[in-house]
Amino acid sequence: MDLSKRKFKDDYKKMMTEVYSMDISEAEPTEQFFVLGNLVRTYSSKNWSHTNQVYVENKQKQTYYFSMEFLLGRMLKSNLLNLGILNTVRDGLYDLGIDLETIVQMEPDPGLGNGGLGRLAACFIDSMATSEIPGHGNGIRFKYGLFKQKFVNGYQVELPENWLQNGNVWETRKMHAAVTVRLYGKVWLEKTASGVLEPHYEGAQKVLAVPYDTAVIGYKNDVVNTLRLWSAEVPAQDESTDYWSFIHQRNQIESISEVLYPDDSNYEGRLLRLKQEYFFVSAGVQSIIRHYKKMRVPMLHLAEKVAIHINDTHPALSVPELMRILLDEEKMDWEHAWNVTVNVMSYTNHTIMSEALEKWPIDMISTLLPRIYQIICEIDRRFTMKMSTLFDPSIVERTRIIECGHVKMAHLAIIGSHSINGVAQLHTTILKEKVLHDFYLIYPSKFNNKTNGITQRRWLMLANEPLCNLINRKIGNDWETTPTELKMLKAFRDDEKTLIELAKIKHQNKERFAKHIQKTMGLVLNPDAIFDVQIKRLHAYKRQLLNLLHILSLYFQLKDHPEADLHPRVFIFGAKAAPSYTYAKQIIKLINSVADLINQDTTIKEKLKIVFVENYGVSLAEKIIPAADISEQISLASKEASGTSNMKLMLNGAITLATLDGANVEIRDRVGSNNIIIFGLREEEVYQYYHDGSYHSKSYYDRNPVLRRVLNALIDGTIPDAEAEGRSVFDSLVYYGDEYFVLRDFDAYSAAQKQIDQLYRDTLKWQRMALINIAGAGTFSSDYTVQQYASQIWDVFSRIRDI
Ligand code: H2P
Repeated sequence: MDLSKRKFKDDYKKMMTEVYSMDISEAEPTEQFFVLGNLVRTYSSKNWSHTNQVYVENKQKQTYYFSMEFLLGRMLKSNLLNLGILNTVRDGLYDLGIDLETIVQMEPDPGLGNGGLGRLAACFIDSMATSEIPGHGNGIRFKYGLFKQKFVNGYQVELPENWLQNGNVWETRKMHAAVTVRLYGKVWLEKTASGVLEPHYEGAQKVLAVPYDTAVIGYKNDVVNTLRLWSAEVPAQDESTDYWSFIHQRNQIESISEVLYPDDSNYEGRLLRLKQEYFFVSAGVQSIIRHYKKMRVPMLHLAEKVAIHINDTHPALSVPELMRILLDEEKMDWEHAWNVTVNVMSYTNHTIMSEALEKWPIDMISTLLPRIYQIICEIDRRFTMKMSTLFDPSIVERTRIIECGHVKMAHLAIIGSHSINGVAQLHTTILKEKVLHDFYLIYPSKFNNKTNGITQRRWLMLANEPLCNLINRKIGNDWETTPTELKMLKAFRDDEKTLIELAKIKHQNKERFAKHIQKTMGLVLNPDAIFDVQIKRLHAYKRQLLNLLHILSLYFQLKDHPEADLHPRVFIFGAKAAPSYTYAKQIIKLINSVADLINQDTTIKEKLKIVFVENYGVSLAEKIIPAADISEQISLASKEASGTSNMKLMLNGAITLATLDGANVEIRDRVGSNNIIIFGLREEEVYQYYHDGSYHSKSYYDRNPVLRRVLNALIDGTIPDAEAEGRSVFDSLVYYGDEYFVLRDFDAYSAAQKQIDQLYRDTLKWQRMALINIAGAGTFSSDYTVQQYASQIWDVFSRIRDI
């Protein structure tokens, strides 16, 4: 948008008076933030309503991205950037005596996600608006989101994150668009006079789903899409409701949109999750149908105008919910309704970990969602009947939806969708050949790959302005909208001046991060050290433990030889563990205890430091990533579906230290083997071990003295105050099979780390590698990813650019 500095300053002052009736000089940073947020909203509001109007007028096909998580991060700067007014606003505020960076920090960072899955959804909605794809998010407005992580004596403690405490400047409550979601009760079918079966409901609990809409602003293109998040409320009561039953009902209902991932280690927690899943799916589908009806196109043509994307299995109930509406409310017959539903739906699988492939007990689902359960049974019945005539009975048994008293959500999503995609080439191959092989035999043409992506706007233009400026000086700024243009940087691979400039920027970013750590944790970091970063959800398969064991081996090396020629290292961790995942929490405690041991040991001459940041999330990632030298992507090959921190880190010039897993394979293909450090078992070797059962972790402990010493340190009291955790981890690795082959890959990993130690000493060589990584990162822009979804899955118009 066009905005002069003078106009902005006038608008800002006016808004300050309107909102707070005071002068700018009296305002606190929180108020300054709130006023700026309001102003940004007014700047985007015209385009928002215009975009919606155009969509309806043109009867344009719309995509709805259904996701339990949207890990948005702070939105102020991102909105300013996308409106094209970031610098004007920064300068204008400066004139008014306000520092933009200070007020940016006043915005809460909404924790409406857990890790890569939720952040991917956030990148996608940003990229859809930027790519002019009519695509919107649909999820839950969690009052608390994911927990806030604190370390108490090294242990993870979960606290509520009250991100809405001071209101949310970006959202608009749309009471007129509220819908009713029905839970529990009884349903029976009765024949009408015309012979159609009609459902009758009795005693259902009604939940009012109220949408809160947030503008999703495209990058300098006047497009504004919508993120719709639903809140659960009590519907208007009739006069007869007594006070106490109202309070009870209110608590029950409001808990639906309270926390992301309630503890699922007990029945109540699991039931609440199922309620949440149906709640946002039902509200979303109902509101889509309501909107569709405005276009006055017959229901049979729904798939020509609407695409619904099932992000992971959580929204899989959208299949039976759409069926319910088409059958019960629109009076369509089964065949037509099914045809429409399958053409509307598409599904992304994000993991092969079996714990994430959700299953719901039949009694739970049939009690909570009686009509939906009937429909699922009928889908299952028709599927098994049809497939029995075509395939081996064992295949049908393994693929059906209802099995052993459970409803399998992934099966429901696959059977009910026209497209199933994995999130990196290797992952999709594993789905086709192994994990979902039976389905692949049944529906080969439904399977496809869409490698994940990240938005270069948040992860480079906003997070790393100095690097962004350098790139613009070297190659211009076409890459901002055509990210593959970053490849032009390769022309500077032998230009010493550019490489030195790159090194300087990295150093400055490291200094900035070190300052932040000193302020928040009181730890002093040496910016000349190698900053070695592993930031992701804590999970055994991601192998934070491998990293930790190696750190211990370096520590012992230095204890034995304090003068050992090791380049100083700072190991940076950021990770949350699911509250009921005991093993992951033990690993957190162990890392913290090792950090205490190493950080306080003066005999190793500051050569090693460990930083485990508390409450890792988007805002911290934005600080850590630009300062990273090494990107740790060390999952057991075959287990990480894609990874996206690998893409963010390469874009910021970190060198990837990786197994050939997920998108690491494609990163290697992009930058070449000389510009990435690969180690460890390959996927086919892992499967070979599974096949022949020949992995015996204890033999690595017995044979390898370095490893033995490190492992013994877990149980011999070397690590302070972590006996129980050390014992549990030791036993899991040495005696209980080492599920993720940590000991098997230890030597290879240590050798790769040694190689890094050497490589880093040659600054020019290192920076050349960094440059080639930045130059190759454009392909991994989520702009391209969503354009592929749009053309190949959703069949919606998009401005496709060539890769
Ligand atoms: C998951 C996968 C990642 C993938 C991401 C997005 C579930 O994220 O494990 O490999 O990149 O989805 O597709 P995460 O582990 O970060 O929660």
